[in-house]
Amino acid sequence: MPTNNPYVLKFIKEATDLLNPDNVVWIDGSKAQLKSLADDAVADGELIELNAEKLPGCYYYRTALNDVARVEDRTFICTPTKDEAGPTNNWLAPDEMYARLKALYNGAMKGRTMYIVPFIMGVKGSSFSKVGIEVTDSRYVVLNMNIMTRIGDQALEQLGEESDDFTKCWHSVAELNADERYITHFPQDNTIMSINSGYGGNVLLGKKCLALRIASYLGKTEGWLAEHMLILGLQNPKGDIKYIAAAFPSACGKTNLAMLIPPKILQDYKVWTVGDDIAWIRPGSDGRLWAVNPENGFFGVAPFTSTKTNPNALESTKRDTIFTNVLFNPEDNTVWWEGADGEPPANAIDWRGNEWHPDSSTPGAHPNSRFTAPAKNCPCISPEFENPAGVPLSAIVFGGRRAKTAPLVYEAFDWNHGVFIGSSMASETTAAAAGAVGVVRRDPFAMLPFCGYNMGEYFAHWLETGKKVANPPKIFHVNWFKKDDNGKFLWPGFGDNLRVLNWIVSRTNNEVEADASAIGLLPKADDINIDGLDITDGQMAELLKVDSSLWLEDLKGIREFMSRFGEHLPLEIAKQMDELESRLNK
Ligand code: GTP
Ligand code: SPV
Ligand code: MN
Repeated sequence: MPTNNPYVLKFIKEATDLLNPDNVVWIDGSKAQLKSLADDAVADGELIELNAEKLPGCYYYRTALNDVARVEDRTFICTPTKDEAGPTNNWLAPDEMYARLKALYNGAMKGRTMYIVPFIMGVKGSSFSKVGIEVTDSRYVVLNMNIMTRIGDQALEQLGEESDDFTKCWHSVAELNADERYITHFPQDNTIMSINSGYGGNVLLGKKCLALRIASYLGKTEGWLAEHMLILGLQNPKGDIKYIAAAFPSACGKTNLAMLIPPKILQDYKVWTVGDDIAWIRPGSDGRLWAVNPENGFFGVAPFTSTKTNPNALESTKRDTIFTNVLFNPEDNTVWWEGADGEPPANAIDWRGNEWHPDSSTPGAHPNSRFTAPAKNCPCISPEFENPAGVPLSAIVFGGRRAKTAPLVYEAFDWNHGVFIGSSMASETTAAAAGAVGVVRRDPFAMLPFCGYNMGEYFAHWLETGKKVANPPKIFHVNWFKKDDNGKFLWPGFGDNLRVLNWIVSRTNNEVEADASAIGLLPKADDINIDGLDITDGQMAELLKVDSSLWLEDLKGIREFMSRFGEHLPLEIAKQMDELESRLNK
């Protein structure tokens, strides 16, 4: 037993009694232990070890066919009352859900080994950090948690022998039965229970389950924010660095923006990656907001990651990486995906495990196939990545996939207007969650699937946070995905997004003026540098256009969405809707 902490031992006894595993293994986090675990998984055919020269320390994994993305309809927030979970979460009374889950967990690990994975979200010793302990019967989970978090004895040391301040994380792949799959959260009990999945966000419980759903609840009670945001440092040619956090829904460009490489014409700028998916944000004593990335790796979308789109992400995957549901090339034990560098392999095995050839009619890699790569592999990882105090934010950016309504970029009039912009975000759905792709839905703060309490109260918490800081970051909204009438993207995106980030930073420095519009402050035509881009003035005008009739239509959707919160909707949000409407009608 590596700890005498009575709360930990009680949790482990409870888990062992219910799950009834044949063996129990504490994960200490040592290289030797993890290597032997990976070797066992390879011997059992659970993992494939990849080419030791081209991809040293890398493994290939395929999930069950029915288990390839987060399952929002099977995800629950089990607060004492339904009202506390709010209208955007699935809810069941805690007693009822515990009873249901305990029946499913009963004996689920018979004949298997239970691994105990203590982990820290954040760096050891930081006041931002939180400890979790995950029990799991999946070696894939253990190996991924080792990349995504800081696991083993260091987490037990951080917790100490007397504290009960840790999240109890239950996971079993059980029978991988999709009909009995549950991703459940009990915020008041600091407990997560996941069963019948072996995929990413459903089972790496430090990530969306702890670092967003449980942490957002903790943030509300403790006075901080847990957000679905990347964090980057933008360095100008003089060497000054400004930090920006940005919330985009799943598969809408966070990893890409966080690792941006400047276009040739702006080569004297540099982007440093602090995080690509999650930010924990606290008011600092200096009146600014400070942010850390609680993760230790990237669980990134593989398709269309290439030397052209995101060389830094690609470089991060060259060693010690686990690839999930991509295409496997048995000829040289490497992997490939749609949009990767080079030609597709002639004779390969697709994510389903079937033979695949370049003329096959189905994709070789699942659209939500992913890599799990250590943050320290990233060539542009920020020197502040492990700073326990985090980085000070100059700007917060919201964004999503909107073919029409939203312009390339605009700025909020003030903090409260910015909170309204975040609360009324919308985006087309992607393959990151099971269900239809390309349907526009409201996704406030990119947190719709990740908020662990009533989202109306969450909006209120954001409004309150603004009052607590004397120098809050400025708030912006971007849209890289605006399309012309032929359905083509108007904006080149990727590295060229730096041109928009530069405008954002120049606004936070009060270096340029902006034009007031009904929806917010727009850039003046010449203040976004488009030198070297194949964009006409007409296209730029289209990118920055605000079409009042489209916005009035959108506002109807916003009102309908907000009405679901009833008395939990802050008055300020209602006021913002009225003000937007009257500005649009002017
Ligand atoms: P999650 O890990 O699911 O939270 O996703 P993410 O927000 O990190 O998205 P990611 O950066 O992995 O990008 C998802 C998809 O969007 C990829 O297919 C990218 O190629 C595409 N993408 C990213 N940035 C841009 C952009 O600026 N323009 C266009 N057109 N596509 C982009
Ligand atoms: C997302 O869907 O936003 C992800 C991947 O980052 S997962 O970990 O599966 O949630
Ligand atoms: Mn994400």
